[in-house]
Amino acid sequence: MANDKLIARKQEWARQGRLLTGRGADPQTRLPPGQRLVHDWPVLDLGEQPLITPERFHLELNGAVETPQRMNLSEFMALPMVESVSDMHCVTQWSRYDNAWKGVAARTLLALARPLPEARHVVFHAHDHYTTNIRLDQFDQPDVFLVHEWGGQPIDRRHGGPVRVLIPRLYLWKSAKWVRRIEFRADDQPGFWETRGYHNNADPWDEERYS
Ligand SMILES: Nc1nc2c(c(=O)[nH]1)N[C@H]1C(S)=C(S)[C@@H](COP(=O)(O)O)O[C@H]1N2
Ligand SMILES: [Mo]
Repeated sequence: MANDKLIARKQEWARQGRLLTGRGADPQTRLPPGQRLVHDWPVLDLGEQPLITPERFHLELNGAVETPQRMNLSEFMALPMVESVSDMHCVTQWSRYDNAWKGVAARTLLALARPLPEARHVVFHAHDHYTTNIRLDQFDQPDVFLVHEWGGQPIDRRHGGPVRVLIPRLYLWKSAKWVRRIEFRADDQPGFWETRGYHNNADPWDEERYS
């Protein structure tokens, strides 16, 4: 189940401020400070990779919304699909350029669920009990998607398939794999890594690695 050694090591990194360069960077710079480029796609999670069959898949949008949603995989796949290319930046230092994604835009989901005026925060809940939080304004961006294809292929189980979150301008721990519920909230609720020393905002260009 949970990879306790990995969790302990990453908490230790947060305590030590490991990998911090202290260099700020212009968001126009493609490689954020302290990152290095990789060409493969590493797998990182808590050690449990749930098997989400098409039958088991469902997605809920609820909390502070006007019209809560619950959809199965065919309902999700029937939503408007868009393609996008973006970079990924993981806090463990790797970045990968030019990932071709296909999925449903966050803004399409927002138009369906219609967050109430008091909604300011979003929590992603995943099938492995992982959670992570962002602000609603970070979710409400044109490059944020719930993706189901990478490089023209279905996203595999290790990377969070059939459907995962993708928020390319934040460190990748904000992009929940195996997402099952998107909760809209008036108040913030720090997630798994955010309560273990990792930054609440997670902007790679400001090196917001640790809190
Ligand atoms: N459900 C879930 N999502 C998760 C995680 C996790 O443990 N469980 N790990 C996060 C972290 S720390 C990273 S770096 C990325 C890694 O995604 P990848 O394995 O596809 O590279 O997933 C994020 N999303
Ligand atoms: Mo990570």
